[in-house]
Amino acid sequence: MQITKEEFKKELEQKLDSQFAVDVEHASLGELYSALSNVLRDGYAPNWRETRIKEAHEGKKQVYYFSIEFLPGTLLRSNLLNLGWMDTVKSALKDLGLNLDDIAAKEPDMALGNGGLGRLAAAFMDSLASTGYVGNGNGIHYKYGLFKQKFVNGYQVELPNDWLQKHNHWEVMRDNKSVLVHFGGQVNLVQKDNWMTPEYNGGYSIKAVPYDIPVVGYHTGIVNTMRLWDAEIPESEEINYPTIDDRRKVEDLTSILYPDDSSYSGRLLRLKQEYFFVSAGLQSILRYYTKDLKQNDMHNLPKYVAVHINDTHPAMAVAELMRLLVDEYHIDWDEAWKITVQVISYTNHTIMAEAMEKWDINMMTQLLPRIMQIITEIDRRYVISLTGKVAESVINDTRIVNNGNVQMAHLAIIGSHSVNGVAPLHTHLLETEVLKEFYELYPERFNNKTNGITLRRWLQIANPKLSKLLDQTVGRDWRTDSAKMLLLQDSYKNAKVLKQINEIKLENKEKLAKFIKKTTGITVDPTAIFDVQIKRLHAYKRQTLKLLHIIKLYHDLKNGIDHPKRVVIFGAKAAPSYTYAKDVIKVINEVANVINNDASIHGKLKVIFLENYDVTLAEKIIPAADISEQISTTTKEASGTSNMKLMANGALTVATMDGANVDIAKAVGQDNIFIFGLNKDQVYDYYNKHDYKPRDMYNSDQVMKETVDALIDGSFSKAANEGRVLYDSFLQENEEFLVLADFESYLQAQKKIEENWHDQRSWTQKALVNIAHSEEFNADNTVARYAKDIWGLKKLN
Ligand code: 7GP
Repeated sequence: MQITKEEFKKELEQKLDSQFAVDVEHASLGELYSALSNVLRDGYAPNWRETRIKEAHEGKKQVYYFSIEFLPGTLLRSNLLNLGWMDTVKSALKDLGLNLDDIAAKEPDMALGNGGLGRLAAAFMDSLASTGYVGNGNGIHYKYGLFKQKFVNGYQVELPNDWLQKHNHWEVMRDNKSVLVHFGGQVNLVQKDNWMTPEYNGGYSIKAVPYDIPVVGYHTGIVNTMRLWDAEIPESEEINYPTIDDRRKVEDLTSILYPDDSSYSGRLLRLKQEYFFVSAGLQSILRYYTKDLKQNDMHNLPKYVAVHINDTHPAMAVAELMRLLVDEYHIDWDEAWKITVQVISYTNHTIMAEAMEKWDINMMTQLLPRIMQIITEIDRRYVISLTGKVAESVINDTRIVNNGNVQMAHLAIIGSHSVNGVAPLHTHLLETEVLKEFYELYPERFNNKTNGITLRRWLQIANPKLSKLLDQTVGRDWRTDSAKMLLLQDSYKNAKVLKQINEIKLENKEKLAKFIKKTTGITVDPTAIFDVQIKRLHAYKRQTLKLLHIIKLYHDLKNGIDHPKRVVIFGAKAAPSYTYAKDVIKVINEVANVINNDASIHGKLKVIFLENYDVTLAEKIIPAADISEQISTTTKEASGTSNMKLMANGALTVATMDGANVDIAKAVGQDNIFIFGLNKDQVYDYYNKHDYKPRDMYNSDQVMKETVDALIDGSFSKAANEGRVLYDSFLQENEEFLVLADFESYLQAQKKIEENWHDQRSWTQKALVNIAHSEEFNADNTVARYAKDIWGLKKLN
């Protein structure tokens, strides 16, 4: 539905009047946000309804993306953009003396995820709707999103992120679509009507209530649904929960998002959360299949339904689908297994060992007795199917139940027809190292699907000026057909275009500088190099290596060795229980304090650690970046996606040959990226030979020694203890992240960056090449590959 300016103004006035009894002139920004989002709802509601009718009518296969995390950020501007209302609304608001950005800033960031995995899930939702596929999200309606990060005396402090407090204007609660999820008790199998039927004794049910969030496609008229489940007490059981405290215990199930992206302690609540959204999701899928699509043959399920499990958190979908098929629909085990494997597919997002989920058998038996029985049976049959065919050690290494644990990755792989990694190097490592034995058993299941990003958000929303420049140089078509961005290369020698790219970057940097001033009180020079590292704080991502570079620059400046002006900008949350990561934050903050307040270096170096990195903050930082830091220990970063967002905005990448950096390097060519560090073979050599001796390096390299020593010699006295922790970690024999091994090579790369910075024309040309080639990482293309190779989807007519 399109809208004219005048129509929009009228609608907005009406909403303000009916919701708040105010007129435009007297409305607060919060009221304007609420009214504006309601006008938008009216705009897409018909499409949402029609999409559902069309889905049922055409009966095309649908994918359900099961993810314990979704990180959509804010939705006002992306809904405006995707609905095709952006320009009209911006200009109408201007007529009224209002600014869209001010109003949009009132929307809480929907941070129902930790990092890359959650953001990818949200990107896929947008891309499915924007390219014409029916794709549904299935997740948890957390009351509290990822914690709000504050710094107090340089330390990270975590505050609750009460994003729902002001109401989520987009969601619709659909009580009539609720389902019950059962926990606890005991299960006996009894013969009934010729069928082994489970009889449940005890335990309790929780009502799963869906909150549907619309996913508006970009100019497609399609509005898909992201369904997030909330926990309630079933009306029939209210009597068992007489006090508010009793109730809270149940409802706490969906209270908090686990603030950890690659390691966490096995907590019962987490296990409950996993089963809760998996069971609710599958039950609602089968209800739709039988009731709405009126299908009665479960054997046809794979023709209509694909269930994708985003990492192992939803891996219980394998057992739960078996339970539903066998227990509820009375399908023979073998048949049910075939159906399950055809329906389910799995993506792995990390090779970090501590992220490999396993659950204690006793815990699982107590909480989910029937699921544990089913998993045991899947495991038993798996072992039988391989006995005598492969070495016993292979069976032991790959079976689902071993050493008292359920191995979730094994369940996911054995129960899926497709297992994919998220960048070629990552997939290769899965095949040859991490999941080698599985790859030998099921080579046909393994495939790569390189990650992508929502270019629309990172260009059209976050960087409207650069988007306009693209319109002028390559034509507006790039907005729907990102391959057209490659045409920007025709302007490689066009002085006018290069000048415009520079001007836009400078404007974006000025804007960020203002934000930095406002939030930290620190003045930064917008003409300096803006050097950006934004991602979760993790040892393997090596914010520490950046820190060492900062210290080295500082020493140089103190010693009269000149460098171009630089502002280093960090954004990163540390998992609350990850003390090393929190120590890194403290040290960076104290190093920043010393440097930012040292008049003797004349403001040549500034270090800014912005609080509370989230999608909203990313939208401010990314358009203003000159340098994109992608400096993980090679082999450890599965893909990375901030690398893609930053290149799209014309930042030049300094990177190890890790994750998707490899693909970025290939796309832009060696001249347009700064590569350094150990390659994967060198890294594995160290790991296999156990002969990494950082202390020898330190003792034989004066610069390295001075730099590292600064952590313990009193230079940054307010972080003496934490500095010592970092110091010790770097020098530890066989230190896993090989920080010092890459130090020298990183300095060389940074030196090259400085040399290049002096030649602004060639710098901007490199930026131009990066912008052009970012089209390769459009999530629309990624999703198209999933749709074709894994899910077997067809677009809606
Ligand atoms: C991340 C990976 O670290 C990152 O390299 C990748 O780009 C992203 O997934 C999307 O594929 N992994 C996680 O966020 C994560 O939580 C633990 O992994 C399960």
